[in-house]
Amino acid sequence: MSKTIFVLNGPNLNLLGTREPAVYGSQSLNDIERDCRETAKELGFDVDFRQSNHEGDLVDWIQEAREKAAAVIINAGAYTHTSIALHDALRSVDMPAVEVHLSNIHAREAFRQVSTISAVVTGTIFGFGSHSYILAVRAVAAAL
Ligand code: CA2
Repeated sequence: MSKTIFVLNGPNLNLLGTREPAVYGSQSLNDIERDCRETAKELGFDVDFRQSNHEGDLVDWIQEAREKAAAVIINAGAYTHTSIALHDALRSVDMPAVEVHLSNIHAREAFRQVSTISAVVTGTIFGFGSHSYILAVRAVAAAL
């Protein structure tokens, strides 16, 4: 069985650490990648960590995960609130899949309180800043 956890990040998450620290924290995406890798290693897993600003890349990577990964963790960024393509892709994934968010999306604007993907993932973790990702790594490791 694959021991690789795909950690997929959507639009604008490459800008983490540069603006809006009150909402998203001060860690960069590289910092988050390092922390995910460390936690996964402790638990006997590898991490394949990716970011794209393009919805189709995320769809391709979810499809790739079906062949190559043990689990998927996804912060789909703003596509969380709009994407039926991500909903359909995640629906066909037969492995633990966790939706993560840095911020508490339910304490924010109405448009952020809707997720097109929550119904087709194993579970969702939000509101713990970069620690949401660590909790997600632990959650998929426990599920596996
Ligand atoms: O809280 C989250 O993790 C989000 O998925 C982050 C997305 C946002 O669209 C979702 O509603 C909630 C966006 C991240 C944008 O991050 C930036 C960070 C610094 C500067 C600009 C954007």
